Amino acid sequence: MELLHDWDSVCSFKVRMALAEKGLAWTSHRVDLFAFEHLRPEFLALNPAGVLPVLRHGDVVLPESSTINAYLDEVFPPPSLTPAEPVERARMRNWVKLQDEVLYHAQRPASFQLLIKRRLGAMTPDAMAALVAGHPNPERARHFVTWATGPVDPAVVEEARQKIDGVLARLDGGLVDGREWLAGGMFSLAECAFAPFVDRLRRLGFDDLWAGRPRLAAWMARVATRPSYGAARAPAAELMRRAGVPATES
Ligand SMILES: N[C@@H](CCC(=O)N[C@@H](CS)C(=O)NCC(=O)O)C(=O)O
Repeated sequence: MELLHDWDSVCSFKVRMALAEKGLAWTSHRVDLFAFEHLRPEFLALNPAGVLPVLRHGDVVLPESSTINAYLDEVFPPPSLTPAEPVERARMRNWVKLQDEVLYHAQRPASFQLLIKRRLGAMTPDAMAALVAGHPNPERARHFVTWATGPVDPAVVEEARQKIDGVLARLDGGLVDGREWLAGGMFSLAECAFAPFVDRLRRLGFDDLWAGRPRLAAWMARVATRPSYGAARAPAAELMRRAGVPATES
């Protein structure tokens, strides 16, 4: 099994988390996002959307992190990451949907402003536009031009924080009745989906968003102490860093 991924990519982390939870062996095929390798024809032939990750399993070539995780859980033996109870399964799927459809997009501008810009910000908008001209998704191409170049825009960061806060309020509200995990009684694909954001939101310096939510903070700590989290997280040398954050603290 081969995973085409990049290290400091939340969507890639999500799949590495499921692989680690299930104890599956995999081969790493790094596609360097900062070198725009995801826009090369050989990668676009595998995923015309031009985004990571992609799983290769025999003849199967599968994009989309949530679909990949569901596939891994269905194809490979226990431990299962999907609850047996229909209600818990449904809940798990709705959490994964929230991560995919809302949280991923909410954090994107903040990641661009505070992390990605540190790596690409020296580029002029024109140079960037030329680099991403072949992006299959014009909106994403625009994000590279407007969010990854120039000075940090505090208004963009603040808008992202507000949206992230809304998702965190929902997560906190889901951890009621002493529930340890989002679906109910067991760690599931819902935690795999959110684990990368435990890491990312900490590194964005948004800790105040869960400081007043002890239930949520405790759940985040439970997720972050899983051995799978340590295995799935990018090695320190591959982490994007915010200004002023020493290498040892990311
Ligand atoms: N819904 C997709 C989103 C994939 C995605 O956006 N991947 C990011 C990395 S986390 C990417 O490849 N970005 C490159 C780009 O936007 O050009 C999934 O969950 O797999």
